[in-house]
Amino acid sequence: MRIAEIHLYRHELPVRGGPYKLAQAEVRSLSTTLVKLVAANGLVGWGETCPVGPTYAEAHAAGAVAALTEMAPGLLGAEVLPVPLHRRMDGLLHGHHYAKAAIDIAAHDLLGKHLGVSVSDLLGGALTDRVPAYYSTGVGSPEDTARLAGVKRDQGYPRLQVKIGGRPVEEDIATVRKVWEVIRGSAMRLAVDGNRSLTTRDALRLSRECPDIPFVMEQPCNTLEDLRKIRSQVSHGIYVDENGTSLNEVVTAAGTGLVDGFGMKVTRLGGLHPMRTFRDLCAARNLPHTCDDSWGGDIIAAACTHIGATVAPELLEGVWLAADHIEGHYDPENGIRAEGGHIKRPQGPGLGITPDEDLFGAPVASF
Ligand code: 0XW
Ligand code: MG
Repeated sequence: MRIAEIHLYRHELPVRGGPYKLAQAEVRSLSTTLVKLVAANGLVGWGETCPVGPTYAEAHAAGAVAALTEMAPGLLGAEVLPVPLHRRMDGLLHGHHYAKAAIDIAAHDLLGKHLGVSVSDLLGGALTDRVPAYYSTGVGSPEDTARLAGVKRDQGYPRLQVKIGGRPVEEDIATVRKVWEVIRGSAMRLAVDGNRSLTTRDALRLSRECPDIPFVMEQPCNTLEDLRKIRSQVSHGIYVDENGTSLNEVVTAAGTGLVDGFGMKVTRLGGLHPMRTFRDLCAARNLPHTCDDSWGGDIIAAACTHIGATVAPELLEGVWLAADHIEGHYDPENGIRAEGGHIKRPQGPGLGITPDEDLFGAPVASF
């Protein structure tokens, strides 16, 4: 099955209930990029990539469209199979994983529909139909964050990620302590995410002033070198997120004992094909990880849920959905949502969702 047409769309996803605050950014609306692949046999597959603003990662919305536009003419006629497709994309453009991921996801959707199997089957097979989600607070005051933690605990989320950074570390420490007062004694696991913003000095303080709280520190500092510096001085587990920019970084971080787990984004690695390798590398090293993305609608959410369903349950930290922060769904019937802190694995061939194309308007480019 070969690619006959490629259509690119842009779509705005406003943040529900005000800005989502990260250490280095406050986002109000995210521009997502959608890819529709049409095969020569008429089947259609959908992909998506949505950076959470231009400062979270080395990715931005206009960059996704530009990279896809650069590659698209060279992808017409390509075989819809992950290995030759990635080789072809790498021969057309170096890097830009987050753009390639949209093609990769669309190809998995298309291939699943062609073979009559779900994307989780393509990825090796689901181990569950009920995938655990986790909730991520924005950076907030100790009181507001603790209140939200209580709500999410009561809704059944097995894990909470508290965002910190971009302010005095004393406030971060107070927030973590207040959240712990609320969730202590529940089964809810806790991650504290600095999104690269802490100095090693402040990361050490956070760990030393909370020795009694069993959180993992997710990407507290900016670089792998910073993490290496604090590694032997903290008693908390360290997870890499933003620094896991490719399988190469993952192998280095996991292979040198630098990390206890990962917050992993499907698009940052280049899509579901590399994500599958990542899953297996983590399994080989017994390292837990998330399966999520920086932002996006039902297409990204379905991709994350399918790969999440194939991860050994004891190693899956959870799947994060932007759906908690955005209005509506691309697929009004089978849109991906968390209920009781868990996500139902979409059924049916491919991604198992059918976006309402009218939402996206006219393509910004067609090939
Ligand atoms: C919580 N997330 C998955 C969503 C935000 O975009 C940031 C991200 C993270 O863990 O860094
Ligand atoms: Mg993170």
